[in-house]
Amino acid sequence: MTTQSRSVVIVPAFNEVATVGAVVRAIVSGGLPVVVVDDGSGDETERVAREAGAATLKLPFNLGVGGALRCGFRWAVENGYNTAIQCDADGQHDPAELQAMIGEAEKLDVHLLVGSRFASNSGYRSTFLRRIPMRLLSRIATKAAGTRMTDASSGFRVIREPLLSEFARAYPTHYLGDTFEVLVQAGRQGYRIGEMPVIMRERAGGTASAGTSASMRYLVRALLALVIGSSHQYREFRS
Ligand SMILES: Nc1nc2c(ncn2[C@@H]2O[C@H](COP(=O)(O)OP(=O)(O)OP(=O)(O)O)[C@@H](O)[C@H]2O)c(=O)[nH]1
Ligand SMILES: [Mg+2]
Repeated sequence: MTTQSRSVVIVPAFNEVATVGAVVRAIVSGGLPVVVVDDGSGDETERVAREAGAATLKLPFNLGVGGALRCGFRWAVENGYNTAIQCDADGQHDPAELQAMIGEAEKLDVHLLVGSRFASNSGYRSTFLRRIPMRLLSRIATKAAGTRMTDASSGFRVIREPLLSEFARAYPTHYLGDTFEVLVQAGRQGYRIGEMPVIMRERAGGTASAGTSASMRYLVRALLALVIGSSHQYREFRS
């Protein structure tokens, strides 16, 4: 099983010059190839990542996390990888966990493995306002996945074929689309999904992609999309 797995780490990065070098070095020293997708950064993210040992893709415009990820998924498929692991560039995801996550995805034989902050006492602290919606999302995700999902908005994930090719073809770019909605959609399409506990730290530098009010807006949007019907959501997933 493991002999056939060819894994690459995909790091979406937007103005992460302060942290991306250390993240790439840690991944490379762990023995995994890494591609950094510079999402139209105005800083030296791409150069720093390249000099640290990553393959790099530089997008001419900022597409958002989902757009950068899709670009990375496509690169992974075109370069013959059948397993991709997403890892943030801001230092929140610990590269030391990557090999264990790949191993767990293979052991559980799942197409999507989500690293969860809440599956055990991982030490991650989130604000009260962020915790409530996260629980709600987890419930919906659990139903769609057919197995307990405690952290549906986590971006620390392993994706294996044939889901990887599906993601390379179509992947949403809006907030929560690239985490929660793809999880629900993949579960409903019959892909096997699992999770394992991970450590997640506070960001090491830079700024977050969405503040609390934006998170709330997108949460309502995601829930409405689910309630109104999967047709709207499905079109979006495909486009
Ligand atoms: N903010 C932001 N991040 C992006 C974008 N495109 C790619 N990324 C990268 O996507 C990853 C996740 O973004 P974050 O802003 O850290 O999102 P998050 O981890 O959900 O939010 P925090 O927990 O507050 O850090 C990081 O590695 C970013 O560098 C973008 O357009 N905006
Ligand atoms: Mg982050």
